[in-house]
Amino acid sequence: MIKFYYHPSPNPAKVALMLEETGIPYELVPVDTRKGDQHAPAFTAINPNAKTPALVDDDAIVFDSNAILLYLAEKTSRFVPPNTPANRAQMYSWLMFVATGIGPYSGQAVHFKHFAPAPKDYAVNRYDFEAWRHWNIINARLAANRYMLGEEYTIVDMAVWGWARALPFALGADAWDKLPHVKRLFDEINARPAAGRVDALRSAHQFKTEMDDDARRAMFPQNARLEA
Ligand SMILES: N[C@@H](CCC(=O)N[C@@H](CS)C(=O)NCC(=O)O)C(=O)O
Repeated sequence: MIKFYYHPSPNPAKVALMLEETGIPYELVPVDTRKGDQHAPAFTAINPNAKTPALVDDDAIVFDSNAILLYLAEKTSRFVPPNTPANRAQMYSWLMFVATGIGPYSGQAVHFKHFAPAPKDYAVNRYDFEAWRHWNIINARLAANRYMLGEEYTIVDMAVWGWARALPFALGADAWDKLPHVKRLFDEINARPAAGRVDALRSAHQFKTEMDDDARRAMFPQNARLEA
């Protein structure tokens, strides 16, 4: 059975949604990143990048959320558009846009706004600006299309949904007012039974919620260089 290495955060959420949408049986393996589980040798043997999510399917090991979405889409032939060059070109473009833009800039916006020590004005301004710029591009895309790739719900919408869950935290309380088309897709996906099952995963394990010194050491190992 598939082993799904999970933490209740944006990147694993996308994969959880795809697993729940397809109904593939899987075993959830909690990786408590605030306790440092991501650095355990047993986990870095699966994902050398020491981050969630990762997935083991028999002899197939796959890490990085968007790679996992593609892997599961290929495995099931579901939630991808019909296989034409034009469709595939759009799917890869938007999936990589989420992977290299939405995820990293939203993640760094969260980091600098909520967790970085001062002085941080330059970094907050840079990542807030870039996160908004990327989300505005998604919002414009969804103003013209029901879903990211047109008329069909696909893995690209799932990838967007994973990070949309963190939007008010990443961008601020006005995020939903300023991104109404993202909100429309977010609400639609939230209403799907699979999304409800993903929400229930949060309580499948007692994940650590405090961002104390131990959690900061596990998640922000770069800080050790400042203390040295
Ligand atoms: N590019 C990776 C990023 C994975 C990532 O940043 N995961 C976060 C959760 S959303 C994590 O595990 N953080 C723990 C850490 O940074 O130590 C992906 O898309 O899967």
